[in-house]
Amino acid sequence: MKLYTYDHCPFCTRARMIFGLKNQPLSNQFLLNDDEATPIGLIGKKILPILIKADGSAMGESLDIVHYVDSIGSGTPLAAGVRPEISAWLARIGEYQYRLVWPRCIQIGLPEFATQAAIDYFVAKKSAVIGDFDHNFTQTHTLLPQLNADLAALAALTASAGGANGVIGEEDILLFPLLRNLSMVKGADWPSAVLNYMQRISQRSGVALFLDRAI
Ligand SMILES: N[C@@H](CCC(=O)N[C@@H](CS)C(=O)NCC(=O)O)C(=O)O
Repeated sequence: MKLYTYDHCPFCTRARMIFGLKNQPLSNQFLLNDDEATPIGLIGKKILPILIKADGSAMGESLDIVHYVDSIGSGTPLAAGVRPEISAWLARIGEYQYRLVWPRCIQIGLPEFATQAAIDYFVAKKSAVIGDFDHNFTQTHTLLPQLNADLAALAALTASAGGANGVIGEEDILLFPLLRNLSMVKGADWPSAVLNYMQRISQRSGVALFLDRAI
């Protein structure tokens, strides 16, 4: 099967994870961020991830892709359910994480931003949501105390999760992609339990972290 993704896209990471977790062979293709024709041609809108199934049909929506691959693969199915504390944590992070991630993801050599036109397309679109990219980047210090407090609060929730007890579940499909993206942020203070969690899931899913390129 073939998957179209962007490397910075947390929804695309969900879809990539399930292939690794289920040991399903995958041809992953990163698209340039300003390539509108490919996704529109496949599902009628400019949004990734998109899976091309073995029968040639196209499927959008990350969680549909996750559940589809989970259902056809062998091995233990994903554990169902998300703890309310994790949902609350994801909602809290969701209020500000794009202001940290978007100004960085265009600077660290990701394949969807291989051309200036692709970067310009993204910046124009996302500035409408977070404001000026340079301003957000230079204001990182104003968000780090909040981020570091939130990461500290996550430590107790991840210590025994995400494969530590052998079980990987839907919760990890939601949580890991956001933590992976936050690994772009230099100055983030990673509690060891959270870092171990990220490394466990990264290894099991085959999706690398960005810690080595944090800016
Ligand atoms: N509900 C969709 C959301 C996917 C989504 O928002 N993808 C973003 C990238 S993170 C996208 O392709 N946006 C269009 C764009 O950036 O131009 C899913 O879960 O697959």
